[in-house]
Amino acid sequence: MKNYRKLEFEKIGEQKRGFITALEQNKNIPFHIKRVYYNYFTPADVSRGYHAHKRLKQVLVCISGSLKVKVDDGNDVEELKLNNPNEGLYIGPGVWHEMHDYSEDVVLLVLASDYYNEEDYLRDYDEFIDYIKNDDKFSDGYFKHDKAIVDSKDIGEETSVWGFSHILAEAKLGKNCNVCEHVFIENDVVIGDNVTIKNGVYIWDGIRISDDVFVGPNVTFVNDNHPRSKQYPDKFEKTIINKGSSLGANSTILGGIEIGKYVTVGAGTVVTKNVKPYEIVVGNPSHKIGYNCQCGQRLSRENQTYKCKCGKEYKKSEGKLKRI
Ligand code: T46
Repeated sequence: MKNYRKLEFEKIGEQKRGFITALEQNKNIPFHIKRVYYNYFTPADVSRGYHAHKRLKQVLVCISGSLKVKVDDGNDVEELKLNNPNEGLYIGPGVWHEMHDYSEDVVLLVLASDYYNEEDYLRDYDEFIDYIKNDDKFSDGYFKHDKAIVDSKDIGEETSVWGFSHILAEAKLGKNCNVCEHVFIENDVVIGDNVTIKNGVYIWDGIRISDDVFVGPNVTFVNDNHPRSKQYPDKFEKTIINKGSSLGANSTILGGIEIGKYVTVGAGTVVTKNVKPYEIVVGNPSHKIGYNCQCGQRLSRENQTYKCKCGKEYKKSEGKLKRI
């Protein structure tokens, strides 16, 4: 699978007033943005680039003028023209790239997944070829550490699986997830996009995790609430963690629980019953101490409205918080 591709962004507005294009991390930009840089006043006869990155993910947007980018993943070489501010070029790790034919008015904006680090560059072509050919890190479009075991073929692009983690054959993982060291994922597991699974987490059969969920270090899932050695239930409990929720470090989620969207489970909490959207729960057994926003900050109540410093507002309807 190619680890580069063109992206098309929404063009908001109309000709008579001009346009706006918004770039948002983990939405139309497929990673968390740590750095933005831009390149300008480049003479037409200059070529730049001539390197690949080991880990960095980038999106190149030519916000003025035009240039050509030659991309080479060690198998295929393509030349792509960038001349449209509502178009980007995603370049993932292990893609050699060269930039040529800059127009006089060119401004190349680059969004990057990490801070500048010269050690991430492969600036010698032979070294680049050795790097990508000598192991299978990039062969399936996601990053697999040398010491990870990934039996599943259903792993989304730009996901990273770090060392000493094991993902069984039937498990499904979405795009842009981060599976840290020492994670075990069983077969009947479905995980969405942009999910972070910190170190030391075991995800058993029956567990469903939606997009944008954060699973803190040493979170414990349970899929059999009445375990006996060598006795297997007909079916394991189904546990559902909905979009945008965060499970604090060392929390325990009992089997068959549904955690609503954008919930925060405090560190060390033992979740014994379902949790409604936006609730913050703590303690053993878990109990609600308030509500939080989609952005993760605590909401304050003014009459019937729950407000966040970020500007979002919520109201209760049928016992559940809803965004207004
Ligand atoms: C890439 C393409 C698209 C910094 O100090 N900080 C930075 O954030 C960057 C990007 C560069 N630098 C320094 C490193 C060099 O001494 O700026 C100098 C020029 O960098 P370079 O020759 O790598 O520039 P390009 O245009 O060949 O490549 C740049 C990015 O470096 C590279 O990551 O993918 O744009």
